[in-house]
Amino acid sequence: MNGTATVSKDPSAGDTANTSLPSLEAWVAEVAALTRPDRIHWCDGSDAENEALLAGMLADGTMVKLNEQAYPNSYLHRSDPDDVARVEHLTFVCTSDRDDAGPNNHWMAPADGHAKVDALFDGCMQGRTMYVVPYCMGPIDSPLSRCGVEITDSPYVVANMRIMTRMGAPALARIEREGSFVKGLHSIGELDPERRFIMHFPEELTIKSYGSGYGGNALLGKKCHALRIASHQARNEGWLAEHMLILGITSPKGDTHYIAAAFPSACGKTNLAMLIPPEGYLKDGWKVSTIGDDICWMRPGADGRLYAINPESGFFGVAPGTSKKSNANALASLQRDAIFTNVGVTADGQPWWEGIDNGQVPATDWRGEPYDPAKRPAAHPNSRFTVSARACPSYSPEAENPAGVPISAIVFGGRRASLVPLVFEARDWTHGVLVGAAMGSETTAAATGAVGVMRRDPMAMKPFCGYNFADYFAHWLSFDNGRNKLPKVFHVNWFRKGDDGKFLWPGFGDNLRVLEWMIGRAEGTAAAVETPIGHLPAEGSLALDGLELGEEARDKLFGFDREGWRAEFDSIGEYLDSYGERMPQALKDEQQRIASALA
Ligand code: TSX
Ligand code: MN
Repeated sequence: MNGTATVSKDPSAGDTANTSLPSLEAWVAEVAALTRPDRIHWCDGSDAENEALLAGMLADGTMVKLNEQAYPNSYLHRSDPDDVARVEHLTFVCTSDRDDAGPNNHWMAPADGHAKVDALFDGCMQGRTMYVVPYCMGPIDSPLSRCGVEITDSPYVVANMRIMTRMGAPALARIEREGSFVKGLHSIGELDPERRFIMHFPEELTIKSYGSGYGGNALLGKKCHALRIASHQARNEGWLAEHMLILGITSPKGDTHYIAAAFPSACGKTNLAMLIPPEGYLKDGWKVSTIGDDICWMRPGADGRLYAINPESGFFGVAPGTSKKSNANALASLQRDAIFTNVGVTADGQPWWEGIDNGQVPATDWRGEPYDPAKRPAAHPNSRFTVSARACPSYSPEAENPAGVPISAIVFGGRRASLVPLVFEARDWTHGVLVGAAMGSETTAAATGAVGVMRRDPMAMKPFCGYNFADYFAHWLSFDNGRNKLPKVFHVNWFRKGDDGKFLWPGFGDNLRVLEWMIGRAEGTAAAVETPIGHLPAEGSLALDGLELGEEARDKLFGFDREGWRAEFDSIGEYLDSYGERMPQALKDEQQRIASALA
């Protein structure tokens, strides 16, 4: 990297200083002494730096240039075939007290965790360049934002961090001003699944990740920092770090409501964040804007409402299934300046994946071999695009507002073929926390075990909460303090099926009908009927004009099955009990109240 606008230092000369912050300088020196890189490169985030990195990756095959005419300035990366997803069984939360990590995390004592990975980091960067990547999660001038520094030996990680975070000189300036930052150490190591660990030390605001170059294992700003470490920080500081999209809805009246929504994987979170209204709604003047598609940090403002920022600045989205039909905004976002990981390629060098539905055909699969549908899909099911949020046609300028956006509704959702109606509203905040704690999806892919089995994934945080879920629910409950003006809480299910096994709700753009009802509830204009599980839309209160829903669809989407819910609440009770004594009594009482009402 010598000769670029940025500075490289020769660690053998003991010359690692490139910051006015002694704690950062000392940590970089300490890491260099452990990992022994040939070169240290402090990233400034400049175009020149990015171009030099890309040139290097093209030269060594880390990146492949895609068709410049069809996809200007876009690149394909093929990961190691054994390194294609986050690895939950190798992800640890290292707290001094085991119970602080909770049954929802794998735990190791901090000293053991450090010893385990430091042995792997010992000398691992010999012959390589160590990149020091200062980044800011959230708008650079927002009091809600938090900074970190990732040290990595992967230029692919640097290129992705540049899109996914505010990376470089402005972030370093803020870190030097504030004096504190999350420390993230990453090496791809040997990419050996047997020598792979994603370690979190929340009490030290430290992450150590070894042996993977993929996604959330390696782009440490995302799941490791913005969710696991930040959730711990948020609990101490009185805010929430959540696995939620944020979208804005502007009604024909002209006012905008913001909604934050949590879904388990494979529910179409990115599609919802970039929703395109149905024709009739567009004509009437409705508008949907995107603030974020994955992570939401929120805290009460002076007026007691929750204000949210998207800590990220890009989308690391699942490619398969992304089409003009399912998500035209995402497809438009990735027409240029994109990084693709593990997708297929057409004969003329265009990215391709299952469900892209653009009339083209793949020539090469994600492993770089000739495409053979009998062998494997062209794109890996977890293949990704990385693009700047600013490239999205629905991206809202409010995403850059340092004050954040006020949240009118929090939505929890899941994939439930039976029982759960299209939408219901929690009676109050405590009930809403229970709805979030009990949410989950029925499994879809046969590869993950039995299909149709209910897996609880509280607030979609099961793999991402950096502390004990029982304490997390208590933290959520604490926001109802008599001063805050909290948003309404809803549960949705786009995936209810009829007796014929077909989806009953059209989903996608038509989900705006459900969001419109939520806004009506927040404004006090939409009617509802009370049931033990919460408020259901009153007949005629949720707009269904232009849809052809049969009697079975209406019954199942808007009805309430007392028998079925009685069994569900028994199961929810058992789930809460599995967290033992630490589970807040208020949540157990809420479950009991509803179970009694169902009896
Ligand atoms: O993303 C989805 N959303 C949210 C969109 C804003 N998907 C895709 C899920 C996989 C990631 C959906 N799939 C949604 C949905 O609302 N609903 C469904 C189920 C469904 C699938 C196909 C149809 C309808 C519903 N097709 C027709 O009705 C023609
Ligand atoms: Mn996610």
